[in-house]
Amino acid sequence: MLTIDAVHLREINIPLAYPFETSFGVTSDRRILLVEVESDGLTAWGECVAGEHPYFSAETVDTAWIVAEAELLPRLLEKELVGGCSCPALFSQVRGHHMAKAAIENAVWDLEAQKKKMPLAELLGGTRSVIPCGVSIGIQPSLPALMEKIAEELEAGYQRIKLKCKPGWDTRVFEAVRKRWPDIALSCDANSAYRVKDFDLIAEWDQFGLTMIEQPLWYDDFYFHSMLQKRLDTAICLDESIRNRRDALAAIDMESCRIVNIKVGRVGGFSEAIAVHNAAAERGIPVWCGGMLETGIGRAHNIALASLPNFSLPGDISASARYWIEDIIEPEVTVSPRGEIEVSDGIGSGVTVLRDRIESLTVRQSTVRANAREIA
Ligand code: OSB
Ligand code: MG
Repeated sequence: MLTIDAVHLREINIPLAYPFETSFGVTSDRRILLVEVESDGLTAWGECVAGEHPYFSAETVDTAWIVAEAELLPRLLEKELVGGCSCPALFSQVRGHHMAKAAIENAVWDLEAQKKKMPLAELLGGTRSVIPCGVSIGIQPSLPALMEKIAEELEAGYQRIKLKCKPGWDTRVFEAVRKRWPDIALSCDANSAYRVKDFDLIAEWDQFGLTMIEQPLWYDDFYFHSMLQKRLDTAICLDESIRNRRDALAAIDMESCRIVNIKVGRVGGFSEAIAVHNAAAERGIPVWCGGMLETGIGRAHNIALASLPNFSLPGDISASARYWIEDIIEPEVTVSPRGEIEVSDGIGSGVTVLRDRIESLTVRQSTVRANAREIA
């Protein structure tokens, strides 16, 4: 059994090494909520992937902070836990707020792995010792700038290139990239930038042999994606639309997608991420691990998750140096010339959190202690 003594919430501010542009906006500086759980002399960290603005999902750093502090942490601190798997039931009265829940649940899984003196990947059910890696390349100021970025990432060994796209940064871009690199694994991610009037345009992309088209339509849609998928040879992959296992089953069974992106924050934590993974595996649908511009803490958790067997496609998990001048963990995440990241066989997530560096980036913090349980 685990008893949590205290949880520290912190917000750090950290600039990205390179600005990242999607169809919903540009991110240059990140505000990130970190969670640190303390139990019996051990500490474990979780990272909340909510953005600065409610543009990818309804959550933000500020909503996650409030919900964690006022709702989730009191529930967590009230009870003894079996482990990370205890969290969904504790949090179930709170609707939504998946990213806030995941940050806490994932820290508890990390703690459980430490307590059991085993690698987090193994505790989650991971079977891979290395994971295949791809990169997500933001919308660039110009086509030559994009071509240069792709050349660099291929040179570094990445196994798949994903291009962020939006109306006006799509067909012409795919055409130019395919002309120069006819055979690379290439995909695109629209983050919901297209509508039914664009179906003809999207159908033209079949000629580019993309591995998938990610979330072309509304962030909360299955039906119109299913209409679109019928018209395409290319697989649709859903990201934003998949909030849990039931969504994955609905999307797969109504043929809204043929591939599923799993982001542990989006589905509310490792328990649900594993459930989505298993549901897709049972139906023969491959999954891959998405990214949310994480620091090393979230990145290490993504790597552990992506070691599960049905993560058969390269994920958006790439080297720390693509995001940060200096990461907040050691060793930083690096990618081999074959485009793979090694899954740590150390205890817990296998990385050391750089507390001094985090301290220097911290702009606010708050501690919630287990008073209620001690009195009871
Ligand atoms: O849709 O996958 C997405 C970043 C922020 C918000 C949404 C997305 C992304 C990425 C980045 O594609 C992937 C990464 O972390 O490299
Ligand atoms: Mg996406």
